[in-house]
Amino acid sequence: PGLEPAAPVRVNQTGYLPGLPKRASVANESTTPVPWTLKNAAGTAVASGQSTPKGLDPNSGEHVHLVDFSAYETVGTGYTLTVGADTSHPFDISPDVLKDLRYDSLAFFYHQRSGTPIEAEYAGAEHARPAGHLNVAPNQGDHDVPCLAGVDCGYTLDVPGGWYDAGDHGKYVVNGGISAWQLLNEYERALRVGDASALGDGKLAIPERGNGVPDILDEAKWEVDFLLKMQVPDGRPLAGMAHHKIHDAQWTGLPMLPHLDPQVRRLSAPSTAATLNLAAVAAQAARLWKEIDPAFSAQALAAAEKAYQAARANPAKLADPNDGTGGGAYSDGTVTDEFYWAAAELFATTGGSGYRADLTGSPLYKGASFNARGFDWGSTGALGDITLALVPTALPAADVAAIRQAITTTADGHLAQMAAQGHPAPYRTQDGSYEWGSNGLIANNGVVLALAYDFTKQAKYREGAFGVMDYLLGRNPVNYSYVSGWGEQPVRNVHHRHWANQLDPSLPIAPAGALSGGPNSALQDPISAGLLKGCPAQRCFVDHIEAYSVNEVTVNWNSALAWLANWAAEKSTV
Ligand code: 9MR
Repeated sequence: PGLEPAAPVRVNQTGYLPGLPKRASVANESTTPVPWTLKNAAGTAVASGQSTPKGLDPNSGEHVHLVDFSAYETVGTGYTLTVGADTSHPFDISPDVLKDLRYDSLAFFYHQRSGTPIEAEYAGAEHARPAGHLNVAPNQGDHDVPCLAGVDCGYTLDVPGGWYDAGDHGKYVVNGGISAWQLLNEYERALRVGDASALGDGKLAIPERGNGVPDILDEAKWEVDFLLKMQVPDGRPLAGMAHHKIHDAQWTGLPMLPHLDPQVRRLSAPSTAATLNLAAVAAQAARLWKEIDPAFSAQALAAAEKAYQAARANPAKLADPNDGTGGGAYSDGTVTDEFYWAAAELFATTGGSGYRADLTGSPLYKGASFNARGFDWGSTGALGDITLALVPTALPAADVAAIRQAITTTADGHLAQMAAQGHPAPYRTQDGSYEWGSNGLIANNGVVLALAYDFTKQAKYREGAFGVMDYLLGRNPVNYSYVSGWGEQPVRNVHHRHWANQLDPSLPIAPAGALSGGPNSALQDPISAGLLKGCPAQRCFVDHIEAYSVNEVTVNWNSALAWLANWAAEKSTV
């Protein structure tokens, strides 16, 4: 694998839905239209036409043609698209093609749980494994964890549980927090403007199923409980702040199952960003568990308010950008957005006037966070706006309308970009490069398109959001489905210490539903740097387990996929 061109006819390998656009991208040097034929599983031509040449596409470095077979609506499996001499992977046409992706993408979080055995009953025999990081040898565990040398906090903390971030065994507050937030927001959006019935109890294969609480809340609580443990205890310096992260003192190699990790675990210093992240998520949790579990709701709200006050008292404790040994740095030099998000969540939950003043006085108020790049762990203002656009508060109706308008205006920009692209994917950086986790940003921009549809019911936004699924599931220049287990040619070798089949055949590949980080122009690992030098942005990808800067998985990308997949399942018919 390297930079040689992928097979030229690129489709959503899972399939297309009746009543929605059905489009493929084709690499073909011809400057004039090329004939195409859609064949059914028996090989019979059922539709045909001419492609539209779109010229040289900078994202792929190829001459790309568009094929549009939207008019063909017959439900079936095993369709193929032939363009000139080339044929696509087979795909379906059905309103059900994306139905189960919402559950597979949520299952990812159970697999990532720390501090508990992953049981065959829920995860399947090949993905089952013992509990990790419970101070059982060779683990040094997540109980009694001291601070990093130099931080010297003077105490140890018990911080078991939560989700492992990614292919590594770190647990980081800033991106773990946004991931929990996004699962909770997936549920809250369904409650407010969608259909929460598919997200009830008994829908996921997790130990808590059947407890009367929606499984998505149970899964998110696994992380929220961990986040609360990361808060500095009363009576200590910086009480109420949250430690930025906990991870191994040194990087481990691959493969490495969590229970076999022999590294010492260390807490990093408390940071303002982590503290506000905790404040935001705990405030949101307080709202969602208010009736389900009043005691937990009260505990979460108290932690959120304490965190917010601590962050106000310590507004510039930035995480050390050089603290990247044994775990990711996740440093963030700007916390205006985290302050805004936390104030928004606390205001939505409490209606408090102080939170309202902080929120409305922020330069980010009313949607200024939305942009062409999108949002992620370092850029969280949009999360506050999404909450304010969904949850009724005492804010003036005109202000809420302005937030919703910022979402639809941003969505319009995404649609305009997609219309001009060879392989449409909403995401623009200033220099046209793709960055680490581009698929996560693209999925979150799909969330923006989906919300624009929720707020306006204009068909173009629904079509755009499904177009994001097309890109992630195979209509891209590398011809991969970036979601494991989904499509004819899905990623198999994502960077993960357990799903390391490429290195040890006795280990599994990723379970279905894990989203690879995707193309990254900066090629920040030796494998991709060696194989992909000079790649056009959307081709900076290789399905290699050691290519961590292009092919890792992480909770915050999967939360974006899960949100969008749930929305797509709900909007598969309208
Ligand atoms: O997702 C993170 C991305 O935004 C950063 O550019 C990158 C480099 O700092 O780190 C990514 O996060 C990784 C983290 O540092 C360690 N665990 C795996 C994460 C996903 O690759």
